[in-house]
Amino acid sequence: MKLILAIIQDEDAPSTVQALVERGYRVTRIASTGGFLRRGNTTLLIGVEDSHVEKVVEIFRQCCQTRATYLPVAVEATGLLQAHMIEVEIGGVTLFVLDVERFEPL
Ligand code: 2BA
Repeated sequence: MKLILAIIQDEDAPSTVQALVERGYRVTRIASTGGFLRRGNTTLLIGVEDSHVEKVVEIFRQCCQTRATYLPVAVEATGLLQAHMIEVEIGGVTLFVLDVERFEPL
């Protein structure tokens, strides 16, 4: 068995959770915050048999989009601090697939 831990953008969470549940997967949704942008994102936990990992990964591919966002940064030029916006691309999904040693729904 594997535990899939997926960090996705909040905008993609409703459709992704719906697609997973419709296909019979159990999912836990956790509100999380990215360390770099310090903005809300969503972490999903899904426990699946090994043979289902690729099917779940395919659902994430279909439901999660890459998006650009803009981040204000202060840049010093000619002795003055100026505000600039830099573009940051946020990936569709950051996935971790972990081995599960023991699963006991007591
Ligand atoms: P954040 O940490 O808020 O990062 C948002 C996006 O900012 C990242 O998108 C990446 O494009 C950019 N970014 C992050 N750190 C950077 C840095 N040191 N320099 C330049 N750009 C940087 P993603 O890579 O798609 O990550 C989206 C979210 O997934 C992250 O939000 C974080 O919450 C999570 N994540 C990504 N990689 C992770 C990892 N190795 N471990 C734990 N969480 C991770």
